[in-house]
Amino acid sequence: MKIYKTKKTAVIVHEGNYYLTSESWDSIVNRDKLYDYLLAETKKSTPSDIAINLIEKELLPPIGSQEVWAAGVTYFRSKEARMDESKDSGGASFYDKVYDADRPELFFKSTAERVVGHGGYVHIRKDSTWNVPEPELALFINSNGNIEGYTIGNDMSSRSIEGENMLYLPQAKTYSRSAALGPCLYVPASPIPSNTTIEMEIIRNGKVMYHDIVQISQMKRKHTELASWLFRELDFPSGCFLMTGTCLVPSNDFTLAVNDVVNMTIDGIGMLTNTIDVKKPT
Ligand code: DO4
Ligand code: MG
Repeated sequence: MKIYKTKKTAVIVHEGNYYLTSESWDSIVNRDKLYDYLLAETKKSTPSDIAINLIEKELLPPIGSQEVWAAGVTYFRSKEARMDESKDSGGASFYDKVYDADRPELFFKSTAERVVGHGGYVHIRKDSTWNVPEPELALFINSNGNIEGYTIGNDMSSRSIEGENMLYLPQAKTYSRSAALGPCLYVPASPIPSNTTIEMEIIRNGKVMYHDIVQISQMKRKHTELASWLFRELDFPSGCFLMTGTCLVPSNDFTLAVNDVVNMTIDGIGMLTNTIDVKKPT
């Protein structure tokens, strides 16, 4: 079961049929047993052809008023990359420690207004020299702390700023259009399987500059573990999104360029495509 947010309404897609909905995004998604609710909605409505057009022409990121949070250093590859980029600034051992610690690295990523959807432009900072996209499985966690759905997250990151000093992490990670989500909220009947793959390709002038694929089974931590740490001392009245970390890191000589196209694919969810833009200095 998938649910797409469009300018006019949310659209449920189930078994090849499209259903229009009338409630607001937040009130549709923020509930326990979301799959059962959406299934019941499809049973009582008639499939609609207009809905297909809405998804093609008026798609928005699958987010209402939720905040976007992110987990870091949840895969061995991410730990290695951060240790390497921060070795001169003395930050390397902190990544090593957090990888093995009980408490995960969790950081605030984006407000909903700053999030880009499928087909949109994500930014690289003008004051950054080393930039990468990070393809991540993003959890939708409802206000009761239950994982009810999944989407694809692009955790755009400045490796030069992050590597210069760990205390610059918020600037490396959080800026306008540094987060993309989409194309839909995927709501399966049971939790996403561990053999689910995350794939990323980066295309420059029609040429594939990077391509790799990984299974989420390589992640060190459980999704429920990350969700419960996030909800320890924070309330999310409409739920929230939590990106679960990256395992796909291009080699150190790669940095994004304007007009690069980034395709991220996760089994069951689909593909999130973004183009790189630069925010003009003000
Ligand atoms: O600590 C830096 C951020 C790590 C991160 O974003 C990731 O592992 O995905
Ligand atoms: Mg990340």
